[in-house]
Amino acid sequence: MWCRLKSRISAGTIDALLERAADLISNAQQDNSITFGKDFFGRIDSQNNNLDLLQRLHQDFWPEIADIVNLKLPVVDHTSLLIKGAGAPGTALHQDRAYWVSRDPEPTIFSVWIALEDLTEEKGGLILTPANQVSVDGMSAFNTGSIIEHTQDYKQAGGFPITVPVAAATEMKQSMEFISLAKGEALAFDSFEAHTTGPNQTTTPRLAMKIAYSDGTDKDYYLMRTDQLVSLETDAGNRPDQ
Ligand SMILES: O=C(O)CCC(=O)C(=O)O
Ligand SMILES: [Fe+2]
Repeated sequence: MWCRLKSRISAGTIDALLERAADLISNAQQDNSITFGKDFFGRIDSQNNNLDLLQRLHQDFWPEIADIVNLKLPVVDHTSLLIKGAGAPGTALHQDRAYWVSRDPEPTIFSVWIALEDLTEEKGGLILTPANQVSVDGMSAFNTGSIIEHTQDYKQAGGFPITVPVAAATEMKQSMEFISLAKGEALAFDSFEAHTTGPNQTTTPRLAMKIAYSDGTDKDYYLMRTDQLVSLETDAGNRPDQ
């Protein structure tokens, strides 16, 4: 299941993020795949961890969904920048659950997928099943779906090599549609929601990202607890982009 979030990130936050990610974005320009920026949030050092930005993004969305998803120990499981190079191919159809079976034995991860620019179909925006859309309240039943068969396919990988086999994917895509998102808009989808993206047919990188939340109980590899993120003292006041 998936839903559109009503909250929207301010242009100021997004522009600050794009400025800090400028080198990654410019290196991704010619990349034929997706740049994930796995270290961008929280992983480098205390001066360059961009956690002030993650805090701002999180605070924009979390109040709308916290009580509905009602995780026991809410954590940011991981984050990804999803910068798709100009001309890069689409991402093959998959459920994220296929990647996370050992990471998240009891399925608790869900993703907030954020447009960092206006995402058109030509840009390689997200393609989902309209019939699976719910209201934000409906997300309380998240992660109750079932897994479909996936295979490893490094040929049509586009950075996501575990995919629904081509014949089944072709059939499923008949009832899927491109979902338009404006800069700063986001949607949430659970780990059973099958999704795909088209190629980036434009001359500039596609700018999107995701924050994956989960229940951190009995885990030790997540990025950080949401209560720690909220109470984090960042040096945001000294940043030139504030
Ligand atoms: O960005 C894409 O093309 C696909 C992203 C995706 O599959 C994901 O965020 O789980
Ligand atoms: Fe995915």
